[in-house]
Amino acid sequence: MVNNMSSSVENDYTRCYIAIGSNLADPVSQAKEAITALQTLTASRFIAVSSLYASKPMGPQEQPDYINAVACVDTRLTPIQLLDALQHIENEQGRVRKEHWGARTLDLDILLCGDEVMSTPRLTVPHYGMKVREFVLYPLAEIAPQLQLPCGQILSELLEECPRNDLTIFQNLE
Ligand code: PH2
Ligand code: MG
Ligand code: MG
Repeated sequence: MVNNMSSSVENDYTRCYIAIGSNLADPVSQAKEAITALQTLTASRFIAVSSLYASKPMGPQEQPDYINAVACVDTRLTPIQLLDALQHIENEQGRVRKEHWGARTLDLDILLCGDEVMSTPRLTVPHYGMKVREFVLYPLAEIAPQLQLPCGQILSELLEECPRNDLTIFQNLE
């Protein structure tokens, strides 16, 4: 089968996009530490990371602003194996699961795994909220401007519908 653009990659590697978010315990350092961990992810090749963005909290407002970014890896891990690896990184960086949409040291969310569409109690891919979150779509567009979602929607069209709100580029990592 011929896959659309770069969503799937040669010899068993799948192109995955991962959202990074932090708003506790020095979020910039948390994000950078997470990026370092993703660069050495098992059975994977690190492809790219966006700039770090500063964003206002979605959800409860009485929490600090976030640092957000999106990374791309090609991986031989299955989506659930990737989730396990990301939760391990979250835990290593002191993640404690408390309030829904509340403050956190590190959140690593799988956005896309190639053209995979799955919904299980542990994992839904594509990420259920990604199409409407400015702190996901703008960093994603920085590293994959031509991206098309498994449902056929193209990222550039989603961006047109997505106000930037208070999203700003905090730091370019190049
Ligand atoms: N993540 C949440 C809840 N709210 N707000 C911003 N700005 N960035 C996030 O990453 C974020 C959020 C739950 O995962
Ligand atoms: Mg999240
Ligand atoms: Mg999460």
